[in-house]
Amino acid sequence: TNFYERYHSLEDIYYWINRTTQENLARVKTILIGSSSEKRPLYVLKLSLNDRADKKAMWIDCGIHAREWISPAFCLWFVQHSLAFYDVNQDITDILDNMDIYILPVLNPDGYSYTWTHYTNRMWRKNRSASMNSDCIGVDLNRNFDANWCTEGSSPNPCTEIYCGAFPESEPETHAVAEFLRSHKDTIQLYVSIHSYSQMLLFPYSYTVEEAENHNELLEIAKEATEKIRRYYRSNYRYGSGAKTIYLAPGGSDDWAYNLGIKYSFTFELQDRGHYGFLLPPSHIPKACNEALTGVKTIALKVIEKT
Ligand code: 0X9
Ligand code: ZN
Repeated sequence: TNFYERYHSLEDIYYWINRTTQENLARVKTILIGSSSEKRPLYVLKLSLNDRADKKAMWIDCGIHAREWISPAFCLWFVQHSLAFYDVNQDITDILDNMDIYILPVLNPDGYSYTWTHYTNRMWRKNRSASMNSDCIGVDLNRNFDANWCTEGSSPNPCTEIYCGAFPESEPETHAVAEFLRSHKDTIQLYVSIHSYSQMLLFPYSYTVEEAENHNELLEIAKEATEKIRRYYRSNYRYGSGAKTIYLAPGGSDDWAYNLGIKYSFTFELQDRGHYGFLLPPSHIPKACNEALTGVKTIALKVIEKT
């Protein structure tokens, strides 16, 4: 099987980042945006395939949650597709002609690496940082952003899976992402975060049941993206605001990016719907990634059309 149809260790992913950059010097740049609590580097790939002056940008992150292995696999898949099919596939060409793409393949490298060390650690979700007043390890990075931080749907207890951390952006991983987005908010129009599982396409808000200001527009875009996935791949994705579609969950990256001013902000939950759950077999990678790719492309084209 080819490289993109397998899961990869963090070391392999770092090697892939380096090789992809070296082999595409004119089109791919690696940006070091910070490091994890265990001091692993956080690399963002910038895809810029066309040097038009007025280009906007989109952001995609993968691997916030350690055990969701299909998520980093998607980021690699997306980069490969962009580089291989620019000037071949109409949709990816239109997107890259209008936008630069920032991709963070593994937002939580410490957690991801930990899930690769022993089968007993495979279900780890959080990062690996120590707490001041507890022996329990790890912060849920998708509860650590400054968006109604640590209210209902997250926990101040370090021993839970949804621990919000000591304060907003207490974790170097979330702080690095937030700093990068803050400094690029004038160009980034679209924020996408990739998780698994349960096949959903979510948008703000997740921290409140109130509707976002452009709720109807987000709903329309999500409807179109999930319809396309259904038509092409016969997979059903539910869609809607996070709080109404899954649960209240404050401190998430999507809500935070939205409030920063990135009015198109989405979280994908990839395959499956619970049969394998986080342990999605590698043979399912192509379909899972192609579905998400169709969804992301549909969203990006809509955003280009609107802005
Ligand atoms: O709970 C989460 O962080 C995400 N689901 S997961 O099963 N992958 O953990 C959903 C995130 C939705 N967005 C926000 N809660 N902001
Ligand atoms: Zn997740």
